[in-house]
Amino acid sequence: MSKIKKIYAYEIIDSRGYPTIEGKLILDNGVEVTTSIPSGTSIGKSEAIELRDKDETRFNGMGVTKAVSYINDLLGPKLVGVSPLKQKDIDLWLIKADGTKNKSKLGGNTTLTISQLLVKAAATDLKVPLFRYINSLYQSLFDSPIPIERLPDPIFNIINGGKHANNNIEFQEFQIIPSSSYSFTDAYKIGVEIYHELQKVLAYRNSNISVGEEGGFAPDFPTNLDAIEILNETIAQKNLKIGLDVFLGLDIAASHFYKDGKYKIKDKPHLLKVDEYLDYIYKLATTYSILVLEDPINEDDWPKWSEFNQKIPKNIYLVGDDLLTTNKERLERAIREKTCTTILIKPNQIGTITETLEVINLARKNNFNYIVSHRSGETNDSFIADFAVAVQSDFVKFGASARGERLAKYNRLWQIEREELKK
Ligand code: 2PG
Ligand code: MG
Repeated sequence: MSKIKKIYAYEIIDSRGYPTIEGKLILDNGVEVTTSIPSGTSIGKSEAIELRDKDETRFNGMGVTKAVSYINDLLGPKLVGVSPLKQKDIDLWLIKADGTKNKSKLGGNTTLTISQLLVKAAATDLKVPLFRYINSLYQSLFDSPIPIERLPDPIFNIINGGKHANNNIEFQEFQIIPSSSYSFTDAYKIGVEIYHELQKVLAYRNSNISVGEEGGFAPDFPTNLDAIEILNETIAQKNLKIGLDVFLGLDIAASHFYKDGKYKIKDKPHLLKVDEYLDYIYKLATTYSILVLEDPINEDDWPKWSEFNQKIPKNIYLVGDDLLTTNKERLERAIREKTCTTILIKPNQIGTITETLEVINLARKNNFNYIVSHRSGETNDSFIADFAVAVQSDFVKFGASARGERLAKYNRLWQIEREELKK
């Protein structure tokens, strides 16, 4: 088996115009792979720390030269001569080299660059599609196979709000989810067509059709409910049935509008106490065919999450993102306290592929659902599309069906369906 000849990294610019890391790994037989790392805007408090230079004279302090030099001068040289198949050993070595609970020394962006490079190098060297290699890596780590039977169902985020746009609505993502009875090809077509229909509906109302960070439209609305209503109207316009052909999803990202025991949303003229706010969310979720409901509650309020999870109908996927941050201990607690039913999976929230797969293994063993997700700051790397297929994610969340960095992932899924997983 080939050995690592060189690993190095440099800065590139992500979809939001901020620097991020791109890395290259070269094997001694000449195989060369590249990967790059995403970055979040609405970040959970327990996520792995992303190392930024904080040098205000460059890129407003957002440079990643320190992380790059850790790869080029500190970690990369030590991996020369090592096999890229040693994923677990190298990831454990990275975790130890960092030595902190949240990768605050080396940075989760630093460790994930190396971790992802190993996966890509091994797959390329073995001449197997990336998703098949990740699937076999999972099996070898946990001695338990995941049969690859289907493409994950796409969740399209077509209206952006909250921290992802400078419009006036508080909820972060308003999503459409074609029924799982569709093939990926058909679901993609529906997603794309509804996106264009929404553009027409907004233009007809003289609303702004500029887009937010994830490619969804970002007009002002009188209330969050109006954004949901407009999705209903758009879907009906396409002669599709809401709750049958297409469902809705919300990433509320509630931590960002929660303060001192109160939630502030445009839908009500006053600050909402927790129970009053949750009654409203419950009503929205049960009235509007919401299939996936992410972070409706502040990330520190574990008791309320558990209470809400008891109450909400079981067919709604209650998702912890800022709450769980792809973190094994937090998922263990969620399982114990029955806090929610689904975890969002973002490799850069934890910082290595082995740890990400461990979280997925814990979820699977406990019948917890999981959804592989992009970040708001993305690159054109489609790694997570393969990753999602490999672990047979229930859904994928890659943003709108627009903008190159989102389409790189959806198009890769489409390619996998076309070339590898024909029904
Ligand atoms: C989220 C993500 C991705 P960010 O909250 O789910 O949509 O956003 O990357 O900004 O954390
Ligand atoms: Mg989220």
